[in-house]
Amino acid sequence: MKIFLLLPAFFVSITATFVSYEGNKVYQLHPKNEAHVNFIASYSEHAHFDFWSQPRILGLTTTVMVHPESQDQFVQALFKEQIPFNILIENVESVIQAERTRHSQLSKLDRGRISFTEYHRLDEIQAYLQQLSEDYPDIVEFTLFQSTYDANALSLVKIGQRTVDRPVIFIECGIHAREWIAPATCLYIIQELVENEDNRNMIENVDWYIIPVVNPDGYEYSHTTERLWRKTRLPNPGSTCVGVDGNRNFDYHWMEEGGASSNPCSETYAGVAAFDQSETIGVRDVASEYSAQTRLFLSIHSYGQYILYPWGYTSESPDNVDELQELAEQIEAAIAGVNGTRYTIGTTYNVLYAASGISPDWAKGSLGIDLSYTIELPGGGQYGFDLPASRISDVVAETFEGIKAAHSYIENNVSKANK
Ligand SMILES: *[C@@H]1O[C@H](CO)[C@@H](O)[C@H](O)[C@H]1NC(C)=O
Ligand SMILES: CC(=O)N[C@H]1CO[C@H](CO)[C@@H](O)[C@@H]1O
Ligand SMILES: [Zn+2]
Repeated sequence: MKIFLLLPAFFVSITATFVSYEGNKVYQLHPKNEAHVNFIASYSEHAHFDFWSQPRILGLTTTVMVHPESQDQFVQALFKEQIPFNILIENVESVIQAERTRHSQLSKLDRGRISFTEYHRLDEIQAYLQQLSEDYPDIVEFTLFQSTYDANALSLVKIGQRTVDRPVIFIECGIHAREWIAPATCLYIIQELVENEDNRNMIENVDWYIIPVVNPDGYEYSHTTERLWRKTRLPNPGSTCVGVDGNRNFDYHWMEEGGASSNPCSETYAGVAAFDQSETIGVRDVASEYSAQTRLFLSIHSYGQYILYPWGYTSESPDNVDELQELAEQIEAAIAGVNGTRYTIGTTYNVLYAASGISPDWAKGSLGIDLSYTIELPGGGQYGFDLPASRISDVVAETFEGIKAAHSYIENNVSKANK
């Protein structure tokens, strides 16, 4: 058809360069004992294995995408080790293509608007935030404050009265590019705080500082080229592998053994030095500037339904473990109250795995923000890495109930903020 010849060249080349996941299968594993967990963990750094959810607690399932060349060997090993499993996704590429097709058929929203029935591109997100700050100048401030390798920028949204003496809730979403539900959740929180009059009480006594897309380069790249991209997009000197795991790049027990990788090709590559990526520098600068006021630090990820608190680098519990646990339980109960979605609560190290240089460890350990958490949102189940777009609105809405519970807790402890 002639019309296709009229498409601009960049459109053709972008669509033609999607990385394919043809033949990749996703397995759900049900380890029954410590030996099973350790056996599964032995694949962690293998290039053909991409772990989507890897709890160490028995009774929870592990989800891993496996390259076609390693599937036979892997399945044989699972039988030999007697680790029960099932196939969650027969062919990852079909799932991704189905979502891509559905997305391409959607009608475009007006500029400056967003919805929760699709995942938005960076320019749509930033146009919405810009519009919001123009529509609600008294309560919203929007800035682009940190440029990145691919010439994108980090957005900072400040909501509330934005004065120096108020407690702050700090939220960062999307440091891992492929976890699209994370930026969607930050956007929903922003929309509810600003556009929903019923939530005015939530900004009366507390300010909200939110970075909705911490890894804009990776986020765009996961839309245009490689759906399951996780890291930043800065080339690594001396390596053909690109990018750093932003959530191993924070300067608190950075690059400690077992909790991050020094291999530039690993998905958990920590970088050459702590804070050597624009993205983590951005989070560091904002979080540090307001650390004295910040009562709660949230890092939003997917997936697995976990509410995790420090530490990631050690199995030891933090000094205020009781309070961390109590607030996590309040958040969990509020989310579960909507539609029964249950989260597992505990320290990152004890629920998942050793992870060093992660942002909540740094927020607590270096900045002294005592209530610091990772929230791993629900995942795609049989649909793929992230939720299908049709499930976004349910998940962001139930998660917001957890955010309300967190807000109540912080507000009721407001006297503690008088520093
Ligand atoms: C509630 O959970 C059920 C079962 O998991 C699901 O099918 C339904 O879509 C959910 N509804 C909402 C509003 O989240
Ligand atoms: C009302 C409320 O949530 N208060 C909490 C304030 O913080 C202390 C710990 O320092 C909690 O024990 C309270 O429950
Ligand atoms: Zn993540």
